[in-house]
Amino acid sequence: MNPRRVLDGSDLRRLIEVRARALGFDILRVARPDSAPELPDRLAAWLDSGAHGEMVWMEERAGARAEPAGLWPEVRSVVMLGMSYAPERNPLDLLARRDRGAIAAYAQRRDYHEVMKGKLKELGGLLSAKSGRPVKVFVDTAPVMEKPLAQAAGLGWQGKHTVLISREFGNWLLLGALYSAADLEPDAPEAEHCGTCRRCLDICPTAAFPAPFRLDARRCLSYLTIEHAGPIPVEFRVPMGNRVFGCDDCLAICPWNKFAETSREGRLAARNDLEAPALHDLARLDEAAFRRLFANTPVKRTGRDRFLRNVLIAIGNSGDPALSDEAVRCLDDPAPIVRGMAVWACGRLLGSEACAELFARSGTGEPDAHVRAEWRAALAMPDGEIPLP
Ligand code: B12
Ligand code: SF4
Ligand code: SF4
Repeated sequence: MNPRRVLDGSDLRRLIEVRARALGFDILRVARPDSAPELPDRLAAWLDSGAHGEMVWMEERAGARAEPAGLWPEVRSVVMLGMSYAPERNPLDLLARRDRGAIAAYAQRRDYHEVMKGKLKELGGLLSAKSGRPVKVFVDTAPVMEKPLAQAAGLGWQGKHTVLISREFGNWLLLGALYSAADLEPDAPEAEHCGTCRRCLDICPTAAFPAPFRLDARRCLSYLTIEHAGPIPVEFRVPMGNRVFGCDDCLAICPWNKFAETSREGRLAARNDLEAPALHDLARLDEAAFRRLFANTPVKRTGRDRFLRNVLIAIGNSGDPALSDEAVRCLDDPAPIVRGMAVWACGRLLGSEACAELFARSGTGEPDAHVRAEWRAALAMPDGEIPLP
């Protein structure tokens, strides 16, 4: 092929489809940038309801997020790509193993941003060279609404849990996008195929769906364990069970996963040591050990202290007195968020009498207001009874 020949339409489309497969993508579809006109209103309604919680970055550049042309006026085609990460075992099985931490399937492997970015850049480079038109590459890095655009491109549909489901890969697909200033042949949008099913809505441990197709992130364990910075509100701690990073319940229950195939992309293979890590080991991670264990995975983004917060809640939910030693050790952790959840875990595993002794040893000089409040709750004390240091 003459490298300087400019391609368009279906030729261009065929060329990038072949290269996308060779790069490890499982599926590619194309949408026109104006093919989801309902998005600005839907995004605005979601943001107005406050469902995004502390994710204020969702508010910033909302106009660019809601419409591809709002982000890049030159865009003529939106290329949506998916990479399968279907887990080999059902993630729901791990929830009964209370001495283990459950890490969401997407996070038990290399960070997909890192895996996809280079591949998308390569594909974008080819598309730009062969079309003679500029291309922009996004992997969850710019204000792009990937799920509805993927539906408009026919890659799948947004299920009642709001995640994109493909007929071939179930809901275990990670998404990436290319915006191109060239006219590529678009695909037909996919219709919704949930029918009367509502399994994902019913399984959610925190009732995070105010209605089908709508998620209140403030109640979602994925948000609470990953994005939320402070102490986890008390009402969600017991429902968290042993989930220490993300949540897969609504995805794992979806019947469309029977068609899912494991990833062809070797760099996205799940790590055995992150499949069911012992809470005992996770509770001992200091900063350096945390960074070593989770290097290149999505987990590293929460940082050690927030992750330990989640681990201590899982320990409190374990019902295993043998794990109380780990919680007791964390009462003296330098991070207040870790100390606070250690107090909660001790209260759950040891009861208020034992906590009174621990308080005398570790709690009396507590400088942090949140941790003092945790002590008051664990000791069943009325407000104000713990003196300020
Ligand atoms: C913010 C965010 C989150 C937030 C909020 C999730 C959410 N549902 O919005 C939190 C932290 C909770 C989260 C969790 C997860 N996330 Co996330 N997340 C994102 C992110 C960055 C933006 C999503 C977004 O735009 N939300 C805004 C809302 C308004 O959009 P929406 O969900 O599409 O909302 C639609 C409905 O509300 C609907 N709607 C509203 N009213 C009505 C009325 C009717 C009648 C109908 C039919 C529809 C409807 O229209 C809206 C627009 O389509 C995307 C990456 C990206 N840039 O797109 C990843 C992304 C969605 N996340 C992803 C993943 C993997 C997850 C988790 C599975 C991780 C985990 N295991 O813990 C969970 C899944 C939880 C769930 N059930 O959604 C993947 C999903 C891949 C896929 N196949 O869809 C994405 C696409 C990242 C990626 N590049 O692959 N995530
Ligand atoms: S990820 Fe978990 S907590 Fe969030 S909506 Fe799905 S089932 Fe509910
Ligand atoms: S579990 Fe049922 S309702 Fe939920 S997304 Fe899957 S098919 Fe749709």
